[in-house]
Amino acid sequence: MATLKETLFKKIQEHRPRTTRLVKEFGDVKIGEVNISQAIGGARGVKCLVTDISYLDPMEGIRFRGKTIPETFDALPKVPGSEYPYVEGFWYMLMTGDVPTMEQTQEVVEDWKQRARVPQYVFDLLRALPRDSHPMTMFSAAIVSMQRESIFAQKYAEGMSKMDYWDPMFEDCSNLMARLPEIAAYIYRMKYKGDAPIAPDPNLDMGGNFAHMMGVAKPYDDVARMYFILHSDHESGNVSAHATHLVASALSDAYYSLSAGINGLAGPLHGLANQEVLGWTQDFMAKLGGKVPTEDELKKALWDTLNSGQVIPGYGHAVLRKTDPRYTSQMEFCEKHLPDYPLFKLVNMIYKVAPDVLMEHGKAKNPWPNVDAQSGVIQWYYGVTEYDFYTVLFGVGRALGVLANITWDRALGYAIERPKSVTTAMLEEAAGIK
Ligand code: CMX
Repeated sequence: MATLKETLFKKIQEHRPRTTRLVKEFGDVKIGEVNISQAIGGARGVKCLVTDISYLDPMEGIRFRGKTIPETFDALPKVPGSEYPYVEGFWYMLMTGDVPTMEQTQEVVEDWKQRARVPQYVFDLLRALPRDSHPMTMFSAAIVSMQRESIFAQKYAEGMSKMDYWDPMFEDCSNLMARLPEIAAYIYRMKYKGDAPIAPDPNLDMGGNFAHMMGVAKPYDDVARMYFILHSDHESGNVSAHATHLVASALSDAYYSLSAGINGLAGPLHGLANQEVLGWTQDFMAKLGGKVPTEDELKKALWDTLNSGQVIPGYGHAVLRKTDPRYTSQMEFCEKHLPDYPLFKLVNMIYKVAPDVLMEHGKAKNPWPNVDAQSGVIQWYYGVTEYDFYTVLFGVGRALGVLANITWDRALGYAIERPKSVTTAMLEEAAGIK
């Protein structure tokens, strides 16, 4: 049986002529235009990135390697006794585009176990940081601190052919994926659970081991598997994916690149929104003295937030124009496992009320919930109530997508990113007002 790395190399060799041909023979073909509002407005909708790992349709939502979320969960080999698939098998699928067999999945499970040792200095570094540092600061610092382990940086310094870049990049990305769960769980246990880290269990798969190191009982292993897969990738233009890709385009290694992506994920308009959703919902419940709100009370609270110039966290999206299927997938999990949980009921009530409020408010192009509106509830239910930590969970998942992407970036020789800027006066001239 071919290993993941051997299969990946075969796929890379098959793919390279497609990219080369497009650039050489069809490089002048236009795929879009850029107008002034896009230049000022965060390049929204400008098509200038390429990825085959995932594609986000505004109406349908995400597809990983062509598969919807339910198709992905159905297709991949499941951990015995669990409802959700191996994260390792999902990594295989993101990397190669193929659904792995159980045997191919197990090869990755074993490979990650060999790579999983977190250097002691990472724990020393985490312990040296002020304990009240945000867990995302800790996570990002831990990742960049391991840059000295980079095989890519070492091989580059020795002098390596461009055609070989993907190989050490794959090595670095695999090493990172194997180590991130322990780093994340260590931060959690050190910061919130009486500084009592739990050693990894080498007999478990990634999701199972993560739940074990978090100290949370079943079915939290399935929560972890579901969460990491759902949060893995959302094509290339979102802040964490784009930041990772941008930094890697300078041939910075995976440690520098992922740390940059994680820093972007830490922003409240991006990954931090899941912690903000829980904060908003809990504050609202506290104000009501814990009683279940009426729809009118909820409506008023949403308007109060909007009228004070703040956003409704967990709602809206730059690309999506309907309910995020990642939200729906988590909602289905809740309906099965925690249907009567008051916080879940409140989140459902927000889903009923908020879109109309946002539509009446008239600003958000998408009044529907995104992934972050639902994910915190599940964590809270299983006892992970420290919502500062939620974006770290998002980060472990997001690493799967962005690291698969930068491996392919190097395989296909994508160029250093360097879009062009203009001045305000140039825009005024283009608009004919100067
Ligand atoms: N509540 C209130 N106003 C909102 C809103 C929301 N949930 N979503 C968008 N708007 C506002 C915008 O702030 C913007 O206002 P201004 O014109 O005053 O600047 C206007 O509606 C138009 O914005 P848009 O084109 O619909 O949305 P953007 O592409 O600019 O931004 C996003 C997308 C996600 C940043 C935005 O919807 C938002 O801030 N949502 C709340 C935060 C959130 O849930 N983020 C998580 C997204 C998923 C993720 O990355 O994890």
